[in-house]
Amino acid sequence: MWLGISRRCLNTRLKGNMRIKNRTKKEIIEFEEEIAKQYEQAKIRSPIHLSGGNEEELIKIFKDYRKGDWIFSTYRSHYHWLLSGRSPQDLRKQILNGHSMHVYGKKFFTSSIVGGVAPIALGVALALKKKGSSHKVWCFVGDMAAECGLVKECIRYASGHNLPIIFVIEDNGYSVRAITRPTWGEHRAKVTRRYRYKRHYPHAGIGKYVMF
Ligand SMILES: Cc1ncc(C[n+]2csc(CCOP(=O)(O)OP(=O)(O)O)c2C)c(N)n1
Ligand SMILES: [Mg+2]
Repeated sequence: MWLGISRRCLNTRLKGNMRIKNRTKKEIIEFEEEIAKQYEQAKIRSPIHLSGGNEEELIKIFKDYRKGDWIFSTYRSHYHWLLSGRSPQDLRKQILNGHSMHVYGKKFFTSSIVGGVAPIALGVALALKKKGSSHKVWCFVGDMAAECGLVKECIRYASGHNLPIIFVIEDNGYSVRAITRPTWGEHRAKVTRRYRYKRHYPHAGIGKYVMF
C-alpha cells in the first residue's frame, strides 16, 4: 500500500496512462515521402496506399488514443501505426516486405477488404465490454466503406449496445476514382418509401399450436 492506494491499483493506472511517443506532422509526412521514394525506385514490389493531407485531424484524434487500445484499419494505415506510437523501423520493414496493404502488430490489425475489419473490431469491443476493460477499439474506415451495409450495421450495433468502439470515418470524398457522395448518398432518399402497419398475425404461424 502507498498513500492508501494498493500497488496493484497503482500499476494498473500507470499502465493505462503509459505515455505514447508523440509524432509530429513533419515526421509522419517525411515517413510517407521516404516510402514514396522507395516505391519510385521499385524497391517495394507490392501496392502502397499513402496518407497525406489528414495529418492534423489524425494527430487530434490520436490525442484520445491510449496505449492498450485496439486499432483496426485499412490498406491505408501508415499514419495510424505511427501516431499510435509504434516503431517506424518495424513499419518500414513490413512495407519493404510487401505488406503495406495489411500491416499487422499487437492490437493493430488491418485488412484490404473494404469494411472487412468492422465486424472483427465490433467483436473485440464486445469482448472488452464483457471483461470490464477500460480500453476501447478504434476502427478506421474510408467514406465509401462507411456506406457499406456491413459497416452501417456494425455502427448501429455498437451504438445500440453502447460498446467501447469509435468508428473514425476518413472522408476524402473518393472511392478510388468515383466521387463517393453523388455515387452513393444522394440517390438513397429518392428510392425509399416507408409505410407503417400493425401486425395482424405473429412473426410466424397463426398464434396457436397446431398438431400436424
Ligand atoms: C470488399 C471490397 N470491395 C472492393 C474493393 C476495391 N476497393 C479498394 S479501395 C476501394 C475504395 C474505398 O474507398 P474509401 O472507403 O473511401 O477509402 P479511401 O481509399 O478513399 O481511403 C475499393 C472499392 C475492396 N478492396 N474490397
Ligand atoms: Mg475515400
